[in-house]
Amino acid sequence: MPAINWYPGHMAKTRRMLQENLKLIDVVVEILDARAPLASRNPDFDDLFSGKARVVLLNKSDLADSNATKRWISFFARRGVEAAGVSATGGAAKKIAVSFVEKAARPRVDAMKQKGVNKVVRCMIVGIPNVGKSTLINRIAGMNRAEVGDRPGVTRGKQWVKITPYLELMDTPGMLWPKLEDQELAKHLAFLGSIRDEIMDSEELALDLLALLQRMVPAQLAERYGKLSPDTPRAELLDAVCLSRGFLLRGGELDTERAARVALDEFRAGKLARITLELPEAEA
Ligand SMILES: Nc1nc2c(ncn2[C@@H]2O[C@H](COP(=O)(O)OP(=O)(O)OP(=O)(O)O)[C@@H](O)[C@H]2O)c(=O)[nH]1
Ligand SMILES: [Mg+2]
Repeated sequence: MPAINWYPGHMAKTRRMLQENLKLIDVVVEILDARAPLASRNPDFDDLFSGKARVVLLNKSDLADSNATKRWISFFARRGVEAAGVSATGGAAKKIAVSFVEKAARPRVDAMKQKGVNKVVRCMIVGIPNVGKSTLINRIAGMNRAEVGDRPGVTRGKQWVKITPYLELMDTPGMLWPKLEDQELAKHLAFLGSIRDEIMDSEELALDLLALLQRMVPAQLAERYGKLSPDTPRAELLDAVCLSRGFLLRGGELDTERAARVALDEFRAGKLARITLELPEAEA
């Protein structure tokens, strides 16, 4: 597959916008995808947000392996970063997110209180495309304030959402970084749907995904796509999906394009298994 490298102009614009708004911000909440915390971490953010109070939320943890999520949380803790697993589409996310933000903002809030001021906490929600930033904001607001969608690039500009008189959240467009140096990690982002499918060959991408799942969760894969076995060669994986689902074109040809789309969609929706694609490196 050709190298995945996608950094449209509007992302450079987003970076400038984040930078310009930083002076207003008390806490930066970085949303990662719990299924790929390494790939979904923007290496640029350390620079961009240095000196700010920061917390990490591993979102979509309902789709990730819960043991792996625990390991990631301690990985971040060892690096002095407070992290928690959440599911923005589920009930508990609001409580967890708000308590993390309050804790991170407490030193500034207390300092202002000493001066007799009730500080409004302003919090920026950042992350790569499609990790659930806007969904989390809606969950915290208790209503649909921000637009969400099951594709990357839904949020186009900043949007402030007032939660209480003392808490305001800023939604931001998803941001990738200029160079996806590690192609293995870039592929994980593509599997998750954080890179626009239009710029990739979806059949190649789906073959890569199916081959990976064949190694990671052979039994679940075979159960979902009956004609696919742990020994199916890579080149025949999409054919096996077609045969399992009866995806045939007129004339009896296999509709591998449809199989590719279905395999990617079903993985992204968590229909195969709870899978985490990356684990923290072995502890020293
Ligand atoms: N299963 C599951 N799906 C989620 C979760 N959070 C968000 N989603 C889904 O993920 C998709 C993307 O959500 P958005 O909130 O639009 O993501 P975003 O980070 O704002 O994306 P951009 O604005 O494009 O950068 C939507 O289809 C959501 O329903 C979660 O915790 N679990
Ligand atoms: Mg959004």
